[in-house]
This record gives sequence, structure tokens and C-alpha cells, in this order.
Amino acid sequence: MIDNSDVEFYKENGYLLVKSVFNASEVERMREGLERIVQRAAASKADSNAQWQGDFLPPEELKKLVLKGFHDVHYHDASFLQAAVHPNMAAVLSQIIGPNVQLHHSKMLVKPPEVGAAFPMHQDKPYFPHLNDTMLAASVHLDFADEQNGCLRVIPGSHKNGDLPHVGQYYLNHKQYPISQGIPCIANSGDVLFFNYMTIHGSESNRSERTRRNVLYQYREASDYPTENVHINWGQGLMVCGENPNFTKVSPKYQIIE
Ligand SMILES: O=C(O)CCC(=O)C(=O)O
Repeated sequence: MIDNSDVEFYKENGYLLVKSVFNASEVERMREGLERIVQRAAASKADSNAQWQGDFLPPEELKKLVLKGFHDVHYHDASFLQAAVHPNMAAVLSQIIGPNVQLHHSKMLVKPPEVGAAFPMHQDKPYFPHLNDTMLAASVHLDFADEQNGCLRVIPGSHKNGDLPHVGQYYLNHKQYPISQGIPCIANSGDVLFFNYMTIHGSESNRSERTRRNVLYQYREASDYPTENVHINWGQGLMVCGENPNFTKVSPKYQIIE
């Protein structure tokens, strides 16, 4: 899937867009899986608006925006577990992370046409800090994404800027880091944008007539370790490649809530 120059590009810039990781029928399977989750969440009244709050947009604009976001989709539909460990994903991950890779969590993000919400610029580290900063996001595109429908934007090389102070719901000062500062990562369905959890990223709202659907996986090197007991899900640390060196260090907590 990728060569040494891509690995170098990722190390230098903190992101890498890999084309055609998934073929059209694999993308279609995920779109169907996503629709099933949307339907089941609505039926279970678990479909609240995940739009970020804060002062990065005027309040009257913020009110109109919608984001359908659900975490841990690989526990809800098999299409997402299959995608998480897809051989093409594993091939890229083993080159940019190392031989031993774990899945940390997954989520889906649906920005509906015209009202799809923006993401202010941020690093992901404050949400799930780890010792060695190997964590990265792999955002799988289920639709063509460009500036009009709010594609992801990154600031190249910003993963080298260290831990930056985040405000509010963990985003960067929007005057210092406007979303427009990020370079737009224009992608087709089936393409995957990989970016380190220190890389500053965000996205504008969807002002087009097209939906923007992405599934985002976070992966880490298997010996990297959380520094806080946060953002835990019950099967965290599924092995995607290689072996787990931390055999006795964590224990799962599976809970029946209903
Ligand atoms: O998909 C996007 O537009 C942004 C997602 C993001 O920044 C995040 O989930 O941390």
C-alpha cells in the first residue's frame, strides 16, 4: 500500500492520505452498516446531536449545526470490525506505527448536507493521553470530501509542537488556530487519512448538498500506555497486527446496564 517515502512523509508531517484502501463494495458495506446504526440508535433514542459546543462559531450558527456521532461502532456492526483489521489497514499501520498495533476505539461521524457541524482545531491527545504518543487516527472516507462538505484539515508538521493548551471542550484557541489554517485533505470514498494524535486538525461545517460520512479508528503501538484512566471501552486494545507485550497490565470491565 505505501513505501518508505510515505513513511518518511508521515514522520515529517504527522499525516498521510492513502488512496483506495477500501474498494467500492467494502465502502458500500460500511455505508450500510452506518445506516443500520443510525436507525437502531434512533429507535433506542440514543441519537443525540454530537455537535461540539463552544465559542468557535457564533451561537446562532452553532444552534443550526448537526453531527451524528457514535462511538465504538465495531461493537455495533461487524462491517466496522472487518474494516478495522482489513489487510490494507494493517499493512499501512504496521509501517507507520510498528509491528505491534492495537485498536483503541472507533467512531462514525456523519455531517449532513447544509447543516453538518464543524470541528474546531485541536489535538486528540488531551482526550486519551498516552506515554509515547504513538496514537493515530485513521479516518475512512465513505464519501468524496472536499472544502464544500467539510473535509478534514491538518496543519502539517504540527505533531512536533508538543502538548498545546486546549480550552473548553478541548479545542485550541480559535483566533490563534482558525480552521482555515489547516490544509484541506481532499479525499475520495475508500481513501484513508492517517494522522498522529498530536497533529492539529479540524474541519469546517458542511455547506454543500452532499453528506460527508467518515469512520474514524484510533490505533496505538501495543506497548504505548495510557497515562489516565479515560476513554476506555470494554474491548480496548484489540490486536490488529503483531503481539501484545502488556500481557498482565489491563483488565476489561464488562458491565450489563439494562
Ligand atoms: O472528521 C472530522 O471532520 C474531524 C474529526 C475530529 O477532529 C475528531 O474526531 O477528533
